[in-house]
Amino acid sequence: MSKKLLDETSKFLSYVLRHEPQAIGLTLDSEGWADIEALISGAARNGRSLDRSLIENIVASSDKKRFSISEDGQFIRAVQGHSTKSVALQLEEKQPPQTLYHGTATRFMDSISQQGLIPGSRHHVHLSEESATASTVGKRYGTVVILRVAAQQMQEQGFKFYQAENGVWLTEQVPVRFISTL
Ligand code: HQG
Repeated sequence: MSKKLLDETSKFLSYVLRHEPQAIGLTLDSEGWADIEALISGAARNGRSLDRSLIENIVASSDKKRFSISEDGQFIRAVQGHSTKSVALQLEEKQPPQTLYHGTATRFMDSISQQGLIPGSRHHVHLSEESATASTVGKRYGTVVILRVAAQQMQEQGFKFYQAENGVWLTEQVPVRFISTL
C-alpha cells in the first residue's frame, strides 16, 4: 500500500469523520462513530474506493492516532478535531499538566493577543504537552510561534480541560492572561 494512498485516504477520512459526513451521505452519532460499511459505500458512491484493510491500515499507521475503531469492529471515528455540529464528544474532564503548548503562525498573533486562543471552526482549542508537537502544528500555517499556556492555573480558575484518546489536550478557549510566548 503506497504512502500516497494512505495519506490521501487519511485526509479523506478526516474530512468526512470530522467535518462533512453529509458530503457522502454518512451519519455520525454524537460520539462521532460512523458505520464502516456505510462509510465504504458512501465513499464508493462518491468515486472513492475504500475497503476494510485500507481503513485498518490507516488507523494503525496514523502518526497521530487520529482515528479509532470500535471493539466490535463495526464503527470508526475521529478521536478529536471535529467541526461538524452532529458530534458532541462526551469528554471526561482531566487535570492538565502545569504548562501546555500551542503552535500557531506569526500572522495570527495580533488577533490572538487581543482575543486569546479561540477554537475557530473546530469544537476546541488544541494544545499539546510537547513544544515540538506544537511547532509542527504551527508550521502548517506559516512562520511558527509557540505559545505557552498556563493550563494548571487556568484549571484552578475554573476552565475545563479534556484529553482526547490520542493525547491531544482540548479546552474551550484560552484567555490572553494565560498565554505567553516561548
Ligand atoms: C489560530 C492537526 C486568530 C490557531 C494538529 C490555529 C492539531 C487564532 C488556527 C489540530 C485565534 C486554527 C488542530 C485567534 C486561535 N485569532 N487565529 N484569536 N485563536 N487561532 O487547524 O490547533 O493533523 O483549526 O492558532 O495536529 O492549528 O488534523 O487548529 O493556527 O492537533 O490530525 O487558528 O489539527 O491535527 O487552526 O490544529 P486549526 P490547530 P491533524
